[in-house]
Amino acid sequence: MKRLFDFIDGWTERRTRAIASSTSRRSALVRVSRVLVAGAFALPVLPFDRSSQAQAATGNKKKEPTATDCDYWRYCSVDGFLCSCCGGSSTSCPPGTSASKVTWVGTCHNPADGKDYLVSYNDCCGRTSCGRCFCNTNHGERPGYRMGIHNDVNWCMANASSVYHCTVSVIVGVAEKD
Ligand code: ABN
Repeated sequence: MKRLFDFIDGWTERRTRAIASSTSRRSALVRVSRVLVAGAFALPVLPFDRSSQAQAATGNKKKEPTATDCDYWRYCSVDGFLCSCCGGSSTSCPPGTSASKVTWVGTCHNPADGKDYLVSYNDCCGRTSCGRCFCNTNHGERPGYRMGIHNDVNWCMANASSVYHCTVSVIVGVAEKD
């Protein structure tokens, strides 16, 4: 009788193990395939950078720089915060500030007409630093041992308030050809 019970025990154990192992393998396979199927649906809607495709579709046109971008042509030699980001514009100081009496003049190339222009970079004075749109393009600038060609200077020094706020870029002439 004992042998019969041992046999039944052994048989039950073997069947249980077989069912358990095949069931867990199957459920693992089901889980993996669920992930694969879900991934196939989810991946195309993830936020990939498609700007290069969009650019190709629009004939590879580059976005034109605007008055709040450092690479706007007339900012070629700025060292400061753009007044166009500070409540003023590229040529006018924000309310509560006044244009510096002394200034740094750079020469910038306008790609629209192919000419070079003299640009006066006046600082706007009388309020604390704007802190927005800092540009440091410095085309044609040289180190401080030659003040006339150095622009890392607070041009508010000659105003009633020498507190620097931002910088405007005013065209003051056309550069002569060599
Ligand atoms: N011309 C802008 C500026 C102001 C303060 C200090 C350095 C540069």
